[in-house]
Amino acid sequence: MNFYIMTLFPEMIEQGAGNSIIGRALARGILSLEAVNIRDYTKDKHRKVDDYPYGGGAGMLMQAQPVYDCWQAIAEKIKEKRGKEDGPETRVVYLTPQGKTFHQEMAKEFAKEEDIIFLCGHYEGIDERVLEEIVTDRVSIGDYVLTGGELPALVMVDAIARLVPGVLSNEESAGEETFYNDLLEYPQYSRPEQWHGKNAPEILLSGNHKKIREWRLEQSEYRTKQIRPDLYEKYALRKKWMEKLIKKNKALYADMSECLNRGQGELLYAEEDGGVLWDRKADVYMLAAFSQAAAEKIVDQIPDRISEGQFILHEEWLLPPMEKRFQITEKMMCQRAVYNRGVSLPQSKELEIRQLDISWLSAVLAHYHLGSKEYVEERLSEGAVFGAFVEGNLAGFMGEHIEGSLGMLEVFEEYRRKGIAAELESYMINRQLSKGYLPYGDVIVGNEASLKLQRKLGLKVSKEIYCWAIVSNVGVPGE
Ligand code: 6GU
Repeated sequence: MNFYIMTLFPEMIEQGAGNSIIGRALARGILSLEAVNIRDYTKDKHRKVDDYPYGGGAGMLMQAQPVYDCWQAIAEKIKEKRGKEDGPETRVVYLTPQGKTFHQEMAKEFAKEEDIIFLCGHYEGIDERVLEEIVTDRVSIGDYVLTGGELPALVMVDAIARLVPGVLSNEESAGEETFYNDLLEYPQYSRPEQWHGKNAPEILLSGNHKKIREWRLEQSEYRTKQIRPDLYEKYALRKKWMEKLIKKNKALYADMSECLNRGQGELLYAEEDGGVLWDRKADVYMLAAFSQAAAEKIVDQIPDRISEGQFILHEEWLLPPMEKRFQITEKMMCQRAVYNRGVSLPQSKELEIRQLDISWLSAVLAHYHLGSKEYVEERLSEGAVFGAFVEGNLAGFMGEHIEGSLGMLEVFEEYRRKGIAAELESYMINRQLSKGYLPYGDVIVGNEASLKLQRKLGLKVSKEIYCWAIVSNVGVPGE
């Protein structure tokens, strides 16, 4: 990822980003960072870049011309680097207390960009006309006023860069985002055991990992409740609701509880009568109405601006109000399979199973027809698809869908009836277990072969039937 920072103080940026983890990633070429001096682009013979604001008022304003020319030079450079492929317009982030407050979700969004330009203001601001022309995002780092945008730009670079693959080592990696991420970290202790007469908590020296996990969670909950009641409230709501779902029907609602567990869900509504969960990663709405009387109200919780999308309707009575509100393009009736046992499944050593990269796109597309090319492409580049190889040849594959279910299982004709599907699924289940997930999948009603496989591997299949509904204004995805 490449950062370009437009500033009047390039040394400040260079010094701020040259060290530690970000410095290491820059040295290794995983990141690049260029601090570009706006002053180098002024056409003023005294190298002046500011002037008095029209209408009066305190301080000086950065003028449009040098800012614009500086941006143009960077944009030109990016275009040249990209060559013919004319990518999307590079985002230009203006650091200003008048922006949206920066947060982790925003960092994740920006981390997907290949290039990003930051514009650091100074003095009392920048002439609005140039901002209108070049800025795509206005961002603040909090409710306080700083003298310039350099420190905020460094804050953002740091938060974004650590999300870029390869910047953190395995050891430094934050690991999978979980349900518990709304909680503050628990306290930590290192040697010596006793310091200033204080002992490190005994439980941490016990070697009992289950007990240690429980203790840490307790500490996190306690701290969060004390220090960040706003976060705690969110956490407690999620936890309570998740427990309720699991108690009601662990299999049927596994998609919802896992979406929360894996930290990709936002509860838009969670009450006694049902709930609506938005999977922000997959952009899927998951609806549960615990009674027929609640169905209409639950559908009403889908935000008004939504005119298309994918929906999982967990009860049949959700269909009539959904059909009243949307023109449903496609319905897929499913049964839920969950692997409740928690223990890894045995694997044969003979079959080679490994992650498929994007070079397998056409091989996968030749056999998988339930998703679009873009979808399969995205799954492959996320590293979510695994292939089984027989004598070096791809014999079949299986993957994890964006919302987290296992699926995309295909074994090629000539390799069938050899137990390859069971091996692939065992592999995927074990992989999910090792991440602390509850493995589950959607079985399309009537798919007897899949049902047989699920039961053979010890998955529980729900008798309840739920509906995947697709509402599309342009047609069915994948067709
Ligand atoms: Cl982005 N700029 C300035 N000058 N002050 C700030 C800020 C940005 N974010 C918080 N305070």
